[in-house]
Amino acid sequence: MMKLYGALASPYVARVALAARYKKLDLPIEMPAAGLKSAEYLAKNPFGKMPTLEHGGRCIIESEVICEYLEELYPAPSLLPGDALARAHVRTISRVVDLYVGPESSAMFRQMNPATRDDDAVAAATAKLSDHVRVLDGLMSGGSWAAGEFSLADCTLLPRVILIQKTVMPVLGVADPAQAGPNLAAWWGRVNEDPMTAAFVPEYGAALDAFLARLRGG
Ligand SMILES: N[C@@H](CCC(=O)N[C@@H](CS)C(=O)NCC(=O)O)C(=O)O
Repeated sequence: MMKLYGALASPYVARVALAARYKKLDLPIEMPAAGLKSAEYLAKNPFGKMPTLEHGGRCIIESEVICEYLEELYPAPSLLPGDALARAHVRTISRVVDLYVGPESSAMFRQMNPATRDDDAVAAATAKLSDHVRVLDGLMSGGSWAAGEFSLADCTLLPRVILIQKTVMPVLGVADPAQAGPNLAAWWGRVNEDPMTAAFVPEYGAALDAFLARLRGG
């Protein structure tokens, strides 16, 4: 029996949820009962972050590692191509999202509150985010999914794009990442045509809306 600790509103949890859905795995998602920083959960994930995958009494942390673990355990349908170079391409897109696009969008997320906003920090993060998204577009395959067939790269990219669209884009006026270049635009078209990803977009959006409403409610 596998269980994923976290909440779907987290792009890291959503990435694993999407990978599991593609593989038609039954993967229940639940918040740790005593909270992310409880001793009980810290024993599972010493960073107190989500997600954590619990499987057979063992815990695996870090969304990318969890996705790769699921891929190894359940290789069909595959989220990684057979060719080593193509696999490197998928992992490159995922890492660019995790290490460049994600941190800048998180930096901007911390500037959402007008009462504590630092306009210089917003300007710097906006410029960096737009540079990183342009680089990402150039790295994408142009075959409408991020790196060839639907892959772990799409699982990483999709929640991040929706998160930007629903948070810092309307509040801080950053450009829509899904329209930042021809490859991203083609990808976004594919996302909204494919039945699984098209269904995921409003589902993840609703999870984010609920999270944002809770934040506003204090
Ligand atoms: N590198 C981690 C990032 C996980 C992460 O930052 N999760 C956030 C939610 S989006 C979290 O749990 N934050 C709670 C906290 O830091 O207290 C991964 O890929 O799993």
